[in-house]
Formats: sequence, C-alpha cells, structure tokens
Amino acid sequence: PVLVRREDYTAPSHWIRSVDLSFDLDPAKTLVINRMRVEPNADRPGEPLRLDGEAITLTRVLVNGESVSFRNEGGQLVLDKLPTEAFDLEIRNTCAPEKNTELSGLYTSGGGFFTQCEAQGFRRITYFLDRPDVMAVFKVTLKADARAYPVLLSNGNLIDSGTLDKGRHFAEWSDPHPKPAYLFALVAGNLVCREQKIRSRSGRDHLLQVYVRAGDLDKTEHAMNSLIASVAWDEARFGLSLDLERFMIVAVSDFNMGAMENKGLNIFNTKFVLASPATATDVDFGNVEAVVGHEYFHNWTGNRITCRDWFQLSLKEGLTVYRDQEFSQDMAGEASARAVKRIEDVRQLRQFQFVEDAGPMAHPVRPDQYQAIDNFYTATVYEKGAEVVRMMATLVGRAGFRRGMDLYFQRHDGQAVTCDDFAQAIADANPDSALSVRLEAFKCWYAQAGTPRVNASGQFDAVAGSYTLTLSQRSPATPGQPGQAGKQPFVIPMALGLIAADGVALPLQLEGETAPHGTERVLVLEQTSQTWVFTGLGELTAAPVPSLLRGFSAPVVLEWAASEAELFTLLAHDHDAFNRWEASQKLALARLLAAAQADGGAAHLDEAYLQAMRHVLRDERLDAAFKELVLTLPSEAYVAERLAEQGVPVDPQRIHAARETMRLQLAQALHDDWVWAWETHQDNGGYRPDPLSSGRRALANLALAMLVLAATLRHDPLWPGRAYQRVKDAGNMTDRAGALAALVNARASLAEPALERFHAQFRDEALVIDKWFSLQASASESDGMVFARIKALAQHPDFTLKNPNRARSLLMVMTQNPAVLHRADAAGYVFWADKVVEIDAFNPQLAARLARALDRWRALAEPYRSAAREAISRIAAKPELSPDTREIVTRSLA
Ligand code: B3K
Ligand code: ZN
Repeated sequence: PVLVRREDYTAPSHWIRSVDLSFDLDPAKTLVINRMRVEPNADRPGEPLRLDGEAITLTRVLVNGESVSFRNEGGQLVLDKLPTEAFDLEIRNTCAPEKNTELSGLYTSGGGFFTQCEAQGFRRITYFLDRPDVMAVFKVTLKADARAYPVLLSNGNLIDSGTLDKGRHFAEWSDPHPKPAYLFALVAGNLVCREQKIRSRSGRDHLLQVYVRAGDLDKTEHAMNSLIASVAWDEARFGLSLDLERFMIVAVSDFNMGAMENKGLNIFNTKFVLASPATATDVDFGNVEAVVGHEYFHNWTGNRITCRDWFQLSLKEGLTVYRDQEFSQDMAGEASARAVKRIEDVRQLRQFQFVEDAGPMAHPVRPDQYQAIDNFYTATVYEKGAEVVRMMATLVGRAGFRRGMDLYFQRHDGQAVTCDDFAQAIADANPDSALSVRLEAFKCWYAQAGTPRVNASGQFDAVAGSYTLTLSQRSPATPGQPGQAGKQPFVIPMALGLIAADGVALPLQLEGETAPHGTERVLVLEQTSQTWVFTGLGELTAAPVPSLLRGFSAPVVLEWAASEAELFTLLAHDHDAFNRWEASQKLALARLLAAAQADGGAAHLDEAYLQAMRHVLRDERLDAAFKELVLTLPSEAYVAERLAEQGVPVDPQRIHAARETMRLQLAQALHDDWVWAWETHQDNGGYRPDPLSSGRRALANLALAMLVLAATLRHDPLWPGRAYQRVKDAGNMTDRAGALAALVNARASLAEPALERFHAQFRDEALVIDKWFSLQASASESDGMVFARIKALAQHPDFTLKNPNRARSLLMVMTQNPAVLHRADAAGYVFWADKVVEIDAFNPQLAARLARALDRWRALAEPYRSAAREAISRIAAKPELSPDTREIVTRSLA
C-alpha cells in the first residue's frame, strides 16, 4: 500500500486547460474519446506526463494528431519526450459501466448511467491528471440509445442535441467554469424532472431542475423548495449568487454516500431528494433540506474555490458543513428552534467525531497522510472541521466573518488553495480580532488530532464579591501524535455566563474593567491554564453557578465537577438553551454511569431527578422539540466513551441494561405526564415539516414509546393497541414509523402484525423498506432476539448488499446498536466480519466504512475486547483485501 504524505505535495508537471470528451454510452462497453489541451508547467520543465487510469482499457494515444510511444508504470500512463509548448493530447479508451460495482467512475443503476468522480473516480473513466489542482474547461458529447436513455446530462449548458442513426441520439454540453475532474458528471437515463424558473436578487434568470424516475415526481417538491431557499440564502447571507443558467439535481438509488456537488449537476442519493409526507419522516425532510443546501453551497465553497490537494479536504467540507448548519438554523427561524438544531448537531459530533478522535483512526482536520483518500471523508474532516470554522466566526464576530469570506473570494476565486489560505483571509479581514492576534496558535485545530479536555473550577469569595474561574487544558495522545508535552495548547473560545441561585443572569465584569460587559461573553483560553476574576458580585449571598461552553463554543470535553444542585439550577434557569439541555444530560449521565458500574447494573432514579424531568415536560414555556431532547437519555455509545475516558473497561451489555432500566423507570414514574404529553401533542390539520409541528410529533412519539413500554410490561393492551391503530391509520410517516418503533422496541405482541402490515403497504417504496429494515436492526436488544432477527433479515428476499442504502439499513444500523454487536459469544463480530469481507470484494468504499465498527475495541472489557480483536484480525488475514479496508483494519490493530 502506498502512503501519500501532505508534505510531499508538488505542483503538477503539466496543466490541462481544456477537455473535449465524447461518450458512446453502452452498459457493456462505453467508448470514451478524450481530447485535451495540455500545457507544460513552466516551473517543472522536461518532466514526463503521468496520467492516472484505473480499470479502463486504452485503445490509442495521439499527440498533436500523431501516434507516440508510451509506457505503463504503477498503473499510470507515462508519456516522455513531449513537446515543450502546449499540445493536443487525444486518448481513446473503453470502460464497462455495468461491471462497475464500486460505484466510483461511470456506472449503471436502475437502467441509467451515472458518475461519481470524487475523490478519484475520473481516472476510472479516462486517463487524466486526476488531482484537484488541475482545472480544465469541459465540453462533453453524449451519444446513446434514444429510447433507453432519453435524457442526456452533463455539467454546464446544453449547446446542441439531435438524432443519430440506429435509434441513437446525442447531446452536447459545455461548462464555462474551469474545474477539477472530480467535479465532472454525466447522467443518461429515462428520467423526468420538476423544474422551476427563478430570478435571483442580482436579476439573473436561472432554470432549476430535479430529475428522478417517473414514479417519484410527487416526492420532489421539498427538494425543489430547499434548492430555491438555498439560492436565496447564499445571496442574502454571503452575497454569493448562482453562476449558472441551469442547475440540476439528479436522484440515483445506488450511491455510496449522500450526494455530490458536481458543477451544475449535483447527483444525489434518492434518500436525500425524495420526500413526501407518506414516505418520509420529519428527520428525512430536515436531511433533504440540509443536503440540498450543502451541495448547493459547495458551488462557491468547493467548486469556485477548490482544494489544492486532498489533505485540504476540510477547506471545502468543514466550511460547507458550517454553512449548511447555519442555513438549517436560519430556516428553523426562532431562537429556540435554532438551539434545537445546534443540540442535534452537537449530539452527532459527540457520538461520531469524539469517538473517532479517541480511536485508531484519529487524525487532524487536515490529515498528514493517507493510503485511501476515501477513508478520510470523516466526521473529523466534516463535523470537527465545521466547528473550527464556527470558532473562527465566534472569534471575529458575525460581520467580521462575512468580511473574511468576502476577502477569501476576492483573493482565491478560481483557484485551488489550502486551509491556511482560508484562515489567513478570515484573519486578514479582521486585523484586530481575537483570531488575528493568535492565528498561528489557532491553526493547531487543523494540525493536532484528539479532543482537548478543558478543566474548569470556580471559587466564590463572598466578602470580596468576586468569582475566580480557572480553566486549564490538556490534549490526549493520538496515533502519530504524543499527548500533553507533544501538543501545543489550543485556542479555545469559551462562551459563558454566571447565574445566581435564583436564576438571574449576572452582569460580567472582569477585574480591571470599569463596567460590566453584558451577561454573556467569550473568554479565550490559549495557555495550559488561565484564571479570570469576575467582580462586582457583592450582593450575592450564595455562589453563582457558571454556565460554561455555551452553545458548545468549542469542540472539547468540558470537565467541570458540577454539583447536583448546580445542574438543577442550570436546567431550570440557564438562558442558554444548549446548556439547559447539557445539564439534563449530565444529570442523566451521572445516573447511567453509576448504574452501569453498580453490581446488577440497575439504575434507581431519585425523586429529585424525576421531578426535574416532570417539570421540563410540563413547562409551558418550552418547545416540544426541546423537551424531547431533554427527556431522551444519552446514547449507549456516548456513555461508553465517558467510561472509556475514565479508564473503565466498557461493557456494552451493562450499559444497555442500565439505560433500559432507566428508560423504564422514566416511563413508569412519569406515566401520567406521558399520557398528558401524548394527548396534548396530537396534530390537527395537514402535515407540515416545520420545527414547531415536527417537535410536537417528536414529543408525542417519545410519549407513545414510553407508554407502550410500560404497558407491555404490565400486559395492558391499551397503549400497544393505540400504537397499532396508529401504524394503520397515521397520516404521515413520522407518526407511522414512530408507532411501529414503539411496538418493536417494547417487544409488544402487536409488533409482528404491525411490521407485516407496514411492509405490505410499502413494498414498492425502496426508501421505506430501508426504514423497515433499520427499524428492526436498531431495536432494543433483549435475549439476543434482535440479533437473531437481523441474521434472518439478511436472508430476506428484499435484502441485498449491492444497494448501499439497503446494506447500510441493516448492517451499519446493527453496528450502531451496541448490545447487538457486542455479544459474549462473539457472534455479532463474526457476522460483521463476514459481511465486511463479502462487501469488500465488490464495493471497497462501503466495506471500509462498515469496517470501522470496532474501531474502539481497545476500550472494551473482556471477553469483548479479545473477541473483537480476533474478528478484526480475521478480516486483516484476507490477502485480497482492498486498499481501503486494508488501511482501516491495519490502523485498528496497530
Ligand atoms: N463531496 C462529496 C463527498 C464525496 C465522497 C467521496 N468518497 C459530498 C459532499 O461532501 O458534499
Ligand atoms: Zn460536502
């Protein structure tokens, strides 16, 4: 396996200025003619041209119309003795789209042709300098059978089309914007589209189109609305307008990830386009909006300014995730709905990125090396990368961040640049800001892996009327990066407030200041340890409660030994909704951790905690969505990480047992409150996926789950009966899937008929059948019944590993269900290892993703630990493994 290093970057030997591609599309054998205008890089004279190519058959090479000699070296096509001036290079080759099971390059799906070129798929279409710093203007001609493939699409504008002989037709597309090959796309198939003309703020007209298969047109309205909203948002918030006459989204059902931002021709997993109230949940509606936004925003952050090399991936991904998160918050509207979105994002970050940062795949936001770049489309590059951008925005302020973005585009539009270039632009536009004066130190966030720990302690001096806050930080060791002494301190923006015991927000005045500066401010922790003294608190009779890391202002683990009383105060009074939620999670976590470590693993919930939860549930001033988040216990994975951090070996079965008993107690103790919540949060009127009504549905579904759980245990048929009725007659998928999950998780006897009914009703809706699989795979484990079910479902006629969505709906979901995966008899690991190997033979990217399920095996207690290592070793022992999966298991065992 070849290790690619960031420090080895060199500019390309040649530039490819323009490409004229012609495709004769045939599933078995597609002919590609690739005519390039090539220019030697004056800085690197006399170097041979090495073109990337993979899984394609070369038929001829012409330089300025003449045959030339060439050689093959390490999979590359090498041309020596080339002209020293610009020249024409023509390559002819073939490829076999129907044999392309990796879904990278040109492949077939559902009778159509689709491409996926990021990161290195273009080389599977034709020979090229397949690297993001080589940008060319593309012209593309597509020829195909007119009946089978009536729609022919590529990037840019349609400049010609017509019929050919033998029932074939053609279309010619031209994209005026120079782009790297990873943004190339083509689509050919029998598709229909929803379209909409819009006029942007700047007065230009654009045609927006969403292409899907014939039966799916009625599920495209939300995607179109999300696209229109995205265009308007980027203009309003960042002054960035659509630079194309035509912008297309195409949905495909076989796709390795979420979606792809190809210039003017975004290709999407159907999961992130199709949504109707009958088939999609509120979460799906939210995801469609976020992903449509994300891909659209890439048009500027990714496409107009792209990455110099793949180590800079977070330049476009971290920034674009930040942008889509901001977009979703702005779409949510009200402050409370914004906070809900922020809580959901942070929960996601902790569940996946923090875990990644603590394991064998931990890497900096800007990695230093890789074997398979596709393995680095990670939570760290994406979600932590977004937090890094958010911290910059916090340090320069909202207006300052906008200035920084403006400067970034002014300097780099049309270029392939680095993360340093971005940070420099934000800092330079804000020369006096908290970012600018410590830019080099701040950039540790790009270079150092691992989640920093921030320890906080406070001291109240009633006589002096002062509160002294000490913050200190340390960094854990990560692969290739020693901890503590080996790492520089991070620059950590700490948003905070102080709250009096009665809930009043206190004015914040630091020692040496003549007046307070509001009730919330951002301190910057940049040394190993720092102390701040707040003064003017002479009126207080009791110590104030600090509300630290408000809004999760930095991606750190906050270690603050809060008392129960302090947490109850925050839960009841904090002005920061994020920290109110955080207090609820800390209260729950303390009980979960105690129960998971106690003999017998039983949690006993105290009246104070139950009373606090009841208060939140009944509080009229709080949104239903927020209540649902507070009353949802921390996930088993999150609890496991916290234990691991304390050096306690993780026993997933005990954690599961502890969390389940706690859930049951919540269900029983708050029974009447859940009944109230269910009854008062029913929909009246039509379905709308807005934050208010989706929050109401979320809370009603949680209430129903609790009621069915408690009822099933006492053999009371009332609530299971109601849930079954809802599966039958729900007016939308959120309610229907919620009721079905309630029955399945409670192991109610009505779960079986409900599952059958659901399957029969939606047998022709692939995305709903995916839900049917994942709902069963994510069910609460008990006596191995869920695992047995999963094994049976793997044999179900509707199950296939070949469709990534379907494979993930059962297998990825299973690996995210700890009590199913981690079994004392190791059967979960054996099943998992077999599937990884099986999938790896035809789709390495999918297999490598699944292969990460046991990343944290070292944190496990015995017998899990040894059995997990054994299972990974079994995969590693296969000689035929793809480089992708090989890299994962090798790092895991290292
Ligand atoms: N840029 C693509 C991801 C491509 C993944 C390649 N393995 C989607 C996105 O982040 O928008
Ligand atoms: Zn992206």
